[in-house]
Amino acid sequence: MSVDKATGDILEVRQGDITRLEVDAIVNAANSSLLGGGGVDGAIHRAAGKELLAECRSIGGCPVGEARITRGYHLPARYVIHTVGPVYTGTVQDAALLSRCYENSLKLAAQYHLSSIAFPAISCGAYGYPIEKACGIAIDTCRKALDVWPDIHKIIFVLFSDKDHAIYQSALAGGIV
Ligand code: AR6
Repeated sequence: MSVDKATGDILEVRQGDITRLEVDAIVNAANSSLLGGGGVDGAIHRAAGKELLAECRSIGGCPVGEARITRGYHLPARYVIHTVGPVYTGTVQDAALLSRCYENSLKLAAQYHLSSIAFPAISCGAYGYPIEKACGIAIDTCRKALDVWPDIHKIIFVLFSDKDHAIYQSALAGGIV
């Protein structure tokens, strides 16, 4: 576990499976259909059960950079916030879209009066975003959002691999952000 000094113990980095976390909401790195897929999206749908897919179907999709909320069903998390990251293109739009995913997810969490939220590394798997770049955007956007949404007391970045976990830990410790 790594803790961010600038924001007390609000920002935290952990390694593991996001579907196991007992938080108010976990964030899903979805696609714009919201109908499931591979990676973390597949893991969340498997763990939440078929009721999640039924609720997602009723939403009718989500544009890149935006977020939608559903219940967590069989997950330990009460809610799932589904956001759609950009496919990495190497252009200037990437960073703005990725930042909007974090912003809009936290905005929804605040609107639902949620205080703890866990994020995976959005866009860093199938969508090809380099983790070193994405990590800086994630941490920076969340730090800024905490000023706007003071009721959010815990943001956990959950990384699947050793390598990604180490990158986030060093960034949070003041390394590259
Ligand atoms: N817990 C935490 N992190 C995980 C888990 C898990 N259980 N499983 C994977 N990761 P990806 P994307 C990490 O591909 O790049 C889906 O098919 C993984 O190691 O899940 O935003 C959607 O339906 C990586 O670092 O999401 C979309 O079509 C990170 O989660 C597309 O993939 C994100 O990888 C979205 O691609």
